[in-house]
Amino acid sequence: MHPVPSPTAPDVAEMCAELWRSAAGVLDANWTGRHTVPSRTLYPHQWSWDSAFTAIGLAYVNPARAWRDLRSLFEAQWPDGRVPHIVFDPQIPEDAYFPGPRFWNVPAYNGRPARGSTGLVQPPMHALAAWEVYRHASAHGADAVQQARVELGWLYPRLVAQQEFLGDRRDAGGGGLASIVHPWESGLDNSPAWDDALAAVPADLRLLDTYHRRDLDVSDVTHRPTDTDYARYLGLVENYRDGGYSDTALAERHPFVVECPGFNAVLATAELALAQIAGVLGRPSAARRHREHARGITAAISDRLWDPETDFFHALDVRSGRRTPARSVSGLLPLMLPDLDRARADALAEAAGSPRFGLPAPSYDRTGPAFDDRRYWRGPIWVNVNWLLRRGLLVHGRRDDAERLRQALVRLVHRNGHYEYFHPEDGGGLGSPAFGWTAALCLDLLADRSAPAYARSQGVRR
Ligand code: 2M8
Repeated sequence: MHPVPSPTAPDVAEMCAELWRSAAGVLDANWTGRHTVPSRTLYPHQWSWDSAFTAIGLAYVNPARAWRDLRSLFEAQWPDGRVPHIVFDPQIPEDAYFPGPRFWNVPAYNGRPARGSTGLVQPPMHALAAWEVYRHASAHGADAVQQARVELGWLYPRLVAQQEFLGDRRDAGGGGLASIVHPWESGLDNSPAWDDALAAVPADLRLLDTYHRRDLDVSDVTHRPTDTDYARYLGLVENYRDGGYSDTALAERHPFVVECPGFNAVLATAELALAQIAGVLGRPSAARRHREHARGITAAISDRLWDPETDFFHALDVRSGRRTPARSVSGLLPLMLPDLDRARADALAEAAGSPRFGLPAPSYDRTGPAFDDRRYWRGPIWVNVNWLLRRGLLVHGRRDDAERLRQALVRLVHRNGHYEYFHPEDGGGLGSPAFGWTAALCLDLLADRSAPAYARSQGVRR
């Protein structure tokens, strides 16, 4: 286990109380009055999957704000159902984040000015977040339960539209999975899982003469993506933007079209959360449909992304038809799916505990050729993917491993602070301090040891 020794019992209570206070403090400090930002310095707008993780933590300390965050994001949903990966705050200057609203130049939608958002998406974590906020509402009294039902009713059709956009328009490979059109859509932006597919994308370094990389002003250059990768990222945005953010004939028109196991595992998990939400809203046949969709996505992940030689899930490049050899932490995330067969679930749990990963899991195989212990998503430990992994361990009845992971994450953050990510050997904090989802998920890790309702019980895994 990484990375710190276990404290004695009285220290544990004190440690938990300290961590709780500091986590709630980070969420307060990152609240703008309209939404929560991931980081005051590096990410001054609203990010999509960050808002979902934030809501999961706010469920304990301020559910009204959790709902406000989710509403703020979904108020920016496009008419085609896509939920943008960044919603820009009009009160923040253009040059505070790059690429900013001017670069994205999105069409006007939902009555918003054209500067409203990006045209990319991120993993659809929001149905699960909404379910978690609802599930904890009763701890805050009858009014909170009443509000939670109203919010679920408002969100449900919007969450369904988000799933339909991803399941229909983004099924570029035709095999029942959603494709991502940019590494940023995975949330694991700079992962070695994208290296092969990205190599085919032209890197026009002149773009970086025209634009200023704001991220390098506020973070260590050795932690961030290289200029070559950044030029490719910008080129991909330009191509998608200049095609009107259209998803027609993606595999022919766009140079990066990839099926990511983590993204699709979240997509299927969202269907399971929607089934639970539909149940609360009194729509049993919709609930059944969501469960069927989840089963279908799980089967497609297994058929298309599993490599029997490596016993692992790998991203698939839809254009070349090749799976990447890289083992990213996203390949472990289908463990969240209760319909995953036992052999694959066992193989993933074994990989998670093996020298390639180890818990908390680094973002990429420790023994892999591209492993980098500092650079963004190429090795460091992130709390959000480990939170998802813990959920997967619980879903497959591996309660002891899940509990060890929970304790290790709590100690990691208590010792080092609410950083964006952590060194995979010594646990030192990297990236932005006072980072939103690290704080939010600590609240959940401290408060909730229950398994999802559909989890398999220990010892009776099929
Ligand atoms: C990182 O991504 C943004 C671009 O979206 C960036 O590098 O500027 C990723 O870690 C992503 O997963 C996260 O949502 C975002 C904000 O925390 O930062």
